[in-house]
Order: sequence, then C-alpha cells, then structure tokens
Amino acid sequence: MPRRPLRLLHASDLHLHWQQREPSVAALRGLAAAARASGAETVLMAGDIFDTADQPDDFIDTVAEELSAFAAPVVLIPGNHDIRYSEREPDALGGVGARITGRHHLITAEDGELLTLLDSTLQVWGRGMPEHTPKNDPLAGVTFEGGETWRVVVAHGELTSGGLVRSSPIDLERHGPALDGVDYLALGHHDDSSLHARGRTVVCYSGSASTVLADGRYALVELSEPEGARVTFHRWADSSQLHHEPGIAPRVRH
Ligand SMILES: [Mn+2]
Repeated sequence: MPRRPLRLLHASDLHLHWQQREPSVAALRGLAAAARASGAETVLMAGDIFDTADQPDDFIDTVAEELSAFAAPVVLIPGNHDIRYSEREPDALGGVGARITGRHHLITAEDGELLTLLDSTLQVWGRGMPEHTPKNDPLAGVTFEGGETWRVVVAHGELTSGGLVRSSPIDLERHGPALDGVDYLALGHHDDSSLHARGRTVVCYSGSASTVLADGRYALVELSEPEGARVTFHRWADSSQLHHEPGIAPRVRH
C-alpha cells in the first residue's frame, strides 16, 4: 500500500534570546502561521532553538506558550547552543520541554528516541546532544520500526566526509546501512540552507528560521510516492519562495 502524501515544515537555528524578544516571538508566530497555511502536518526544529541555555523564566514561558500554539505537532532537538556546558548553567530548552505537553515533543535521550506520529504515517528519530565535540555522534543509534511509514531523522551537527574531524559530525557513510530507508534527514547547525542526498535519502539544512541571525527561512518537505522527499525553501516574513543556489540539485535523482 503506498504511503499517503505528507507535508512537513523543517526549521532550525532560531537562536531565540530574551534580549531579542520581539524577533524571537515573531519567528515562532511566523513559523506557526506558515505551517498552518501550508498544511504542514508536523514541524521539525533541528536544534539551536535558543542562543544560550541561560534564559530567564518568563522568556522560557513565552517560548513554550508560542510553541504550544502550533496546530501541528512540533518535534524539537537540542543543538550546541541549547546544551548546558556546566551543571550550574540553566537549561532553557529543558524548561520548554517541561512546559510543552501533549502533541509536542522535545527529544533529549542520549541514545535516541523514536516517535511515531500521525497515526503511524510518520516515524521521527532524534537524539539528545550530550556534548558538542568530535566524539558526539548525532546519528548514533538511528533505528526505525517496520511498516508503511515515512522515516525522518532530525540531527544537529556538521555534515562531514573524508574523515575530517568536526564537532558533532553528521557522517552519512559511517551510518550508511542505518540510513537506508530514511526518506529525509532534517539538519540544523547552519544559518544558510542547503540540499544534499545520500541514495534516496534527501539531506537538508533548512537555514536559520529567525531574523535574530538571518532572514527567517525554513524548508517545506513534500513526502509522496514514488518520488520520496522534495524540498522548497521559503521565508515566513514575506511568504516568498527562495530559489536554490546554483549547483544544488532541486530534487533527488534515482
Ligand atoms: Mn549549532
């Protein structure tokens, strides 16, 4: 039985900060509106939600309230700007995770967590970020269950090849077999957006989804048979669709 078509909104690198309250709230509202208008059934936020783990409680409350207002389920993972670098540091994203309930999910498990969403139409695997070093392997433990579902991985780190030593390396070859059957790899860490592929897996940096650092862009992901994942980039501030940069394939060839 073919999998039913599904649309996702993929955002990352919002770098929300209490001293940038207005653009922070605007980004969350802009993304919520874009998700609603586009019919996205799930929203992925691939890390660096906050600019630092040290945010005041009232700002954490505000961010949690804005996220709770998303009609579609929101799946969040931490990035290197979200994690605590000492036990004395506060934990803004953890605070958000404790405040959002029901259909929204913050993934923090260090050995990964598999979510089954939308009546088993979609499986999303992600992992917490115990540290931001070359030892931290954001794809370690990728696993899915069987069945006719779309398979999506969310990860925060540096797309790496050829043995380059980077912190939080996204090494597609090392994890080759585990990524077979994955339709879409939603990445965060870069302010710019870019599109890559491994076999039939579409690999995408959505680019920074707020105007705190960049132009508030996000990726819309169409999942449909038989093509698999197709991506377009947009800005929530003016509803414009961004063109792909030269040299970046607009869609995956089989
Ligand atoms: Mn990052």
